[in-house]
Amino acid sequence: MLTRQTSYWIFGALLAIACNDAAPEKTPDYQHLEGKKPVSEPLVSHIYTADPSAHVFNNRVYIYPSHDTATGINSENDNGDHFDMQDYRILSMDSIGGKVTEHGVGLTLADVPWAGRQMWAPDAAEKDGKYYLFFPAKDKQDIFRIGVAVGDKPEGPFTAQPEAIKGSYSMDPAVFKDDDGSYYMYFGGIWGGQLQNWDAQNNYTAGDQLKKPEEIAALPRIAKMDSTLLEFAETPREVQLVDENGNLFKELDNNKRFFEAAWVHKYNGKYYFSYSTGDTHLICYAVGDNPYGPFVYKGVVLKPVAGWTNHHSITQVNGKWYLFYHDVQLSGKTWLRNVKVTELKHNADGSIETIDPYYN
Ligand code: FUB
Repeated sequence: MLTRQTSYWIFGALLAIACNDAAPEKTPDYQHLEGKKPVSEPLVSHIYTADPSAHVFNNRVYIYPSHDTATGINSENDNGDHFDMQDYRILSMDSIGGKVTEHGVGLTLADVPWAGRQMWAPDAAEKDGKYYLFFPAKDKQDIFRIGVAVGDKPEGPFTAQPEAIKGSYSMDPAVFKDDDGSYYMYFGGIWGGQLQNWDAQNNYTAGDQLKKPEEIAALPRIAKMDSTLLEFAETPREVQLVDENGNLFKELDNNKRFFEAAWVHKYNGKYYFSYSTGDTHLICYAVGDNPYGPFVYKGVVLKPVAGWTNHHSITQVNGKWYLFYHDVQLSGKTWLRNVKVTELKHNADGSIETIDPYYN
């Protein structure tokens, strides 16, 4: 298996060749932008933000991002130690393109009794006038769990439950509300996200459990939420992500297999499961007929962005669909990202028009 660092450098080198770009002076993360212009600008520049999960609550757009900070861990490793976030800060705007408000600290690591470090990509949901922030963090044993914090306003402040969700593990929770009022959490991510340490029956095995190239790739997980939204209503199960012949992807299919950043949106009665391929830096999507899948791979939503990670959400605002995503335009550093938004189009046949985040 290529390490993150190695695959990054190969990827960067290929891009450099493709762009006919000689020895870069800037950090390699920034090469992707050389000679190109971004299709959108950072939504805020006074703080670093990433992994944007966007929702419309009370006719306002709320974005739940990770809050990237310079923590002294300034080199990348496959464990993701350079993503050492300490709190969440919610953003909002009355419309796409409108003024962005940053609401201050919504939840901090010190106020989560069970958490030890690394507040990674969150999501949020509303139910009966309460707002629920779902977030991953490593517990005191350094195992990723997923917690819930509750607030009276979309922007918080949020109060964390004393314990993580029972039976939760790994990271990148995305909570989808279906039309019948059911809520489902999708979660999981390999490498630093630890999904490879959990089997299909939700048993944990420590140590390096990464899949070999010929093995079936790790699958994302789903669990229906109970009526309180504080716990799972069922044992998590695997989400089948398959090719057009119904076959699961192998680990070597790393331009299509799941890595992290699950998200689900519903369009014309179909369930669209989108996700990051991690070490190949794509946001891909697959379509299914119900929340549990199977989801059949359809294509690429977003080409690679500047920076190692690619993480998004897809949300409808005032009748149009938008892709919220991030890159490293402001910092040039993979662990100091900035969130962005651009329009996303569904074609007449239901496919999604691939977005290139940069143009010449
Ligand atoms: O922000 C930390 C991690 O990086 C997220 O949880 C992943 O999805 C990746 O974006």
